[in-house]
Amino acid sequence: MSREEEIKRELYENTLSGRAPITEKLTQEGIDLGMDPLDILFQALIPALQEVGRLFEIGEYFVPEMMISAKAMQRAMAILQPILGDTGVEPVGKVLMLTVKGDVHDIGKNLCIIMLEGAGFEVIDMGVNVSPERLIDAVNEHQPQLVGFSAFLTTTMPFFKTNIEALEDAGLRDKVRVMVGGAPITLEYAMSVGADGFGPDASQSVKLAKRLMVDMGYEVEQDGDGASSDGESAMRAAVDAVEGLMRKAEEEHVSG
Ligand code: B12
Repeated sequence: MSREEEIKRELYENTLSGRAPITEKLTQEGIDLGMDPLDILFQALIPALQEVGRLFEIGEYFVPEMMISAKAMQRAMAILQPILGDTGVEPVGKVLMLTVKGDVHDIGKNLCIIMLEGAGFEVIDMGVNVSPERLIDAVNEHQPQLVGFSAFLTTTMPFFKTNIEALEDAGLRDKVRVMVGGAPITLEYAMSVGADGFGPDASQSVKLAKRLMVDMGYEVEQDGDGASSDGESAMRAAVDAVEGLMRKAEEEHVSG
């Protein structure tokens, strides 16, 4: 068996068992050997997540196993994404993404980032638990056209409004468009806090970001479903696989 075939097999097994550092190392080795990133995704990572889903359905895997497998896949995708997303053209626009203060849920945000980068946006990821003060510093520093806020708790959703007010107080509100999302968020809620748009999933976050750029007067190609290259379609498939698993996890999650 060639080293390339071994890498695919080991990637499959280590994604299945959720060993993130090993999947990261194997993915890098594969890229260094000149393997096609699409083969790594479609012949190792995505089949592994599909198997995770099957094991969950038959009761052999539980939410923690699904989470660590999804994380392992995300680590591999972090290596593949710049290669798949490298279209060699100027970024479509700059987006600053964060999870609001008090909230550590980042899987949904990270999926949006993967899709936004795949669609040609430059994304600054501020991570989780980001205070309004840090937001203002980052907007001043990076001068993005768009800011995206993610919240997954009913107790942290109000930080959308706090962040928007902080932008107003800093005189930055008319310099950026604000998009929001997260499991408990609805379009009505987004509008009530003064956001410019709401995205229910990662694909929609791309459409929304492009629409907001157009609203601001930028020329952005609006290509329907957002998939315009092999790389973009591959990332969409990978994001779909992670989203599928997470939806199963949602049904099982125990609060408190
Ligand atoms: C995984 C998970 C966790 C993980 C988070 C791991 C991580 N690194 O993210 C851990 C275990 C840490 C966790 C902790 C907690 N959790 Co939790 N968690 C979840 C769970 C099961 C899945 C969330 C997720 O990642 N979904 C996967 C993604 C893909 O979901 P998605 O919504 O489809 O994401 C898309 C959109 O939302 C959109 N989107 C997201 N962000 C953005 C941003 C923009 C700009 C746009 C346009 C779009 C967009 O695009 C995403 C991609 O397609 C949810 C269940 C649920 N219904 O969401 C509970 C859930 C969110 N958690 C909950 C709770 C209660 C907690 C804890 C308080 C539990 C506890 N007592 O400790 C803590 C809080 C920690 C904190 N301070 O944040 C509750 C919240 C209830 C509520 N009403 O507030 C939920 C709803 C579970 C439940 N039914 O009780 N959690």
